[in-house]
Amino acid sequence: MSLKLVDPQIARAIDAEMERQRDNLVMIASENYTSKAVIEAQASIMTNKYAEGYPGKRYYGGCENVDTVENLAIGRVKRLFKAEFANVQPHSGSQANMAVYFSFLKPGETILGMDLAHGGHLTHGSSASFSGRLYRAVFYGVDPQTHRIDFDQIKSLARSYRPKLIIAGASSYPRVIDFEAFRKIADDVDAYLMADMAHIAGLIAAGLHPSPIPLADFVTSTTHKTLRGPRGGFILAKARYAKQIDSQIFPGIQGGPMMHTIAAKAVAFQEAMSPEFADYQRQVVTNAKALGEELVAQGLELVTGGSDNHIVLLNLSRTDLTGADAEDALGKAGIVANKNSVPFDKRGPKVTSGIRLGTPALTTRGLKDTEVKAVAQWIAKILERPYDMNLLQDIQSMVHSLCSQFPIHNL
Ligand code: DSN
Repeated sequence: MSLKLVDPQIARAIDAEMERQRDNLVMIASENYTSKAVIEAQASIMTNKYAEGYPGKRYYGGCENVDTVENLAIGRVKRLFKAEFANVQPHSGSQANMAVYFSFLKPGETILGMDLAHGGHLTHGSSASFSGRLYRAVFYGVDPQTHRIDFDQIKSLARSYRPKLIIAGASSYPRVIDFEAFRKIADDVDAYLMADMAHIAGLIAAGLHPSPIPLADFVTSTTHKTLRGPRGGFILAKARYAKQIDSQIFPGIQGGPMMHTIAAKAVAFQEAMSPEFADYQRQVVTNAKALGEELVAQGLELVTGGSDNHIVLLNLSRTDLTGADAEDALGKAGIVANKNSVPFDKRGPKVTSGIRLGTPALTTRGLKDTEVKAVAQWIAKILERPYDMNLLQDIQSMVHSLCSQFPIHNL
């Protein structure tokens, strides 16, 4: 029986979500629209299978087909990123990071990660996450003037605190991350280097951002951001770390792998090897530059003044408008983004002085720089008059009409 008949409430919520994704401009930097093929694999009967263990070494019978799937996913992601080893079972980026920490650190040992308020991630040592509760977390940040990662500070913190692990990676940093500089510092203090490339994995796959794979001991990622796969995570590493990481993912922290998701990851890795995917990533970057330039032309301030990747971070700290109110006003006009702390933010994380914008989902829809510039002008108008309901409604109709010109393939 169809979902509509079995469970009309859930079917209605899915339909409403479909409409929301179709009729709004998704500018959340960590979201994207997967292909039909990815959704087909994700929604497949692979979800019925238990497969604890790894290909050829399972704790259940009947694993011949899921072994094929997992071997394909591993082989493809290793080829895509030129990695020696891959584990594709992490259910999320958070669990990928947890598996690396649990494999190589003892509770109480020191990690050095980017401050969440400067663009880092909860799992890089925040006290709100397991990473800050189990380890002694020390944080680096950005330079107060340029808002770019401050490598002198990282070097000096590394020498003072002698971390066992240094984490390179961010969730709201609009510039290139210099993994070579991180490697030098890690070598200087004899620390492991982990790169969390979740946000920029698609750009790295397409050769548009320097790769951490030859430099870092471990590289963690999600599959659903710029990489445009299903929601999930994976770990890449030097071959010498394979055994520890595998046994930490299972049985260390996870049970049976989600084979439907691994099938969808395999599809996404294959798609990411195509020339069309590289063209898409180039457009993501072009669109972010166009977005940033037009926002600046409209008188808005950006963290670091611009963007090298898929993120544009609006700095509202010199205005009366908070990130929370800006997010709300943009949402009313059909532009979905998230409030975000900016470096040295005086407002708390529930209010913030920033808005994080991203171009991955808009670019999947087919928007090019011309349309993105129009969107930037709408954003500027909304932020100038965030409580003018007539303006918000006018812009919302223009957003709807733009969305209908750039339909999503499967919505
Ligand atoms: N929640 C993700 C993001 O939006 O960047 C990070 O995990």
